[in-house]
Amino acid sequence: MPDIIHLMKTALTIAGSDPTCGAGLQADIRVFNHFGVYGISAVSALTAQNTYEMNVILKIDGKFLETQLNTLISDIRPNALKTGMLFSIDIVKAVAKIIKGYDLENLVIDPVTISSTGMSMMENGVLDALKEGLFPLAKVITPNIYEATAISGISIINEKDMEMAAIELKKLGPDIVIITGGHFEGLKNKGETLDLIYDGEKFHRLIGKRRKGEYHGTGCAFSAAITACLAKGMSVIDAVRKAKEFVDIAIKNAYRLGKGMRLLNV
Ligand code: PXL
Repeated sequence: MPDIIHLMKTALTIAGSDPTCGAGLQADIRVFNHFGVYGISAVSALTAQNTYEMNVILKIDGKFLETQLNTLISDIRPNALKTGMLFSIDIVKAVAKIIKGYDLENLVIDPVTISSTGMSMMENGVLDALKEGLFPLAKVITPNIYEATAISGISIINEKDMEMAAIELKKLGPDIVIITGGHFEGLKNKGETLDLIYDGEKFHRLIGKRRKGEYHGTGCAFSAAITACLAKGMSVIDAVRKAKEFVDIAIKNAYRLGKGMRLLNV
């Protein structure tokens, strides 16, 4: 057998553990796998949750995260990486140090602030640490409407607000801002969703189909799909289109395995 391992692209997720595997690092790995990219991971927090409640979040020490990442990346250098739940300032600092230290490229930040079941997923001050320490290193950031509001300070009621928020977020340093509109009320009566992409010059609007029901981990799946596509060498715009298509199908075919939200079929 020829050794083909070197042809395999790799993507790293730095994220929290979700035992349902619908969100967090387990979901990310499933998505990387779907795209034929080898997923590697470093855990940034542990959670006890199911499809309807987040029970407990257990912190991971920043130094230990740094050790996980140093040990891993000194051996396997990822072609792209994403961050999910970064619970504490120490965790954000450790991630920034590693990305700078190894000069890692293709960073996708999903600035996870609250869980789909409503629990805060970051301590006080983490949003500022993210803005200052990590956003300047990002290729793409993928906040939803609530996260974009929390970060930009602009409350998003209509499309113009979404554009203004994207402009503010772009000033924080990422190459590209994508505000995901799954929760956006603006197009609800049309049965559509809007994701807004801003590259500093132009806005791109991605219209999708709104599906009824509650789904767990859509943001994780979307940002993981973008990360996998970047690892494969795609442009951001192509990666985002592909990710959108992928999440839409995963939502359409979602499983109802527990008593709460549906889990994506990736
Ligand atoms: O969907 C955001 C998210 C990210 N990471 C973990 C989660 C969740 C949502 O519940 O549990 C670990």
